[in-house]
Amino acid sequence: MRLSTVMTGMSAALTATLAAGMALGQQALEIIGQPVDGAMGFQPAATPGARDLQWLDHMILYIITAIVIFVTALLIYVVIRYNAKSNPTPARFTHNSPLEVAWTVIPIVILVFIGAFSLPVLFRDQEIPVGDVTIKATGHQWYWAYEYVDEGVAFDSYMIGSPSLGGNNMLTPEVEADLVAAGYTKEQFLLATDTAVVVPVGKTIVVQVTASNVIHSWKIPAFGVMQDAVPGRLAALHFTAEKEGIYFGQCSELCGQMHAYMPITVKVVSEAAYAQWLEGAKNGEYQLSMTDTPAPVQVASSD
Ligand SMILES: [Cu+2]
Repeated sequence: MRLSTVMTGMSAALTATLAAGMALGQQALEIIGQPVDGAMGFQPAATPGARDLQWLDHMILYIITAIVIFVTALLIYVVIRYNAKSNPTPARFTHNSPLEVAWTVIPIVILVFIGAFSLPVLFRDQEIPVGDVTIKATGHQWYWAYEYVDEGVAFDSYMIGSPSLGGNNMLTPEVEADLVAAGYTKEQFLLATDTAVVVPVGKTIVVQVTASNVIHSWKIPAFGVMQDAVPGRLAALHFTAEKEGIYFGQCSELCGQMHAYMPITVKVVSEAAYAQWLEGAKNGEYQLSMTDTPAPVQVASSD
């Protein structure tokens, strides 16, 4: 890597990330949570919550597939067996009590069965535990700002290639160089941010989610979490990442012109690496806090 070339193409924010990356001991974190070309289905589940959600999705998919096949077969049978030609004298009865009881009770049983599995997952998702690490995520137009509320650490997180870092939301050679300098490739363009959220593996992370201007949404597919960020409200989500690595998400509530350009990067690291990173951040080693000029509050249509 020709550092001089890279350095000139980098903003101060990216320098901060690089420094933060170095604090993580330059360990190569595997990129796990990202979309993959040609893939179908979910990203690999990296939390118990995501695993439960995916299991539930598959289980319900079996049930609804069986129902669709059953109803389709029934329709085809009726069309063939009871059309005017093959059944010239139709039956004239209007009620059939056993049948009516059956088509009421069977759906109830199916719904209760689904509810018995889905409600515990929903409740666990909605009951916010006391976190080992609490992070406040604030959606702005168009970037996320983070505060480690118990640690006095705060920073903004911009997409690499965003106008705030001197880009124009396009994958230029300079942006590619910035991505490489931050440890990514051009495949992570639109996903990688200059400053990642760093969390320890295996710990309960609580993210308080809010917004400064319009509604955004904080989402990490591999963690199975998504929470609308509503101005004036403080919502929360929680996750426990089981595997070290880099995970990506994006703002998932249409929030204006640059909605597509405010991704989320989470690095799950060992406890020791997290402690080291936090120590450096507290000591101001990385220039993490860049909240010097808050974005002006504006409505989504003003641009
Ligand atoms: Cu947004």
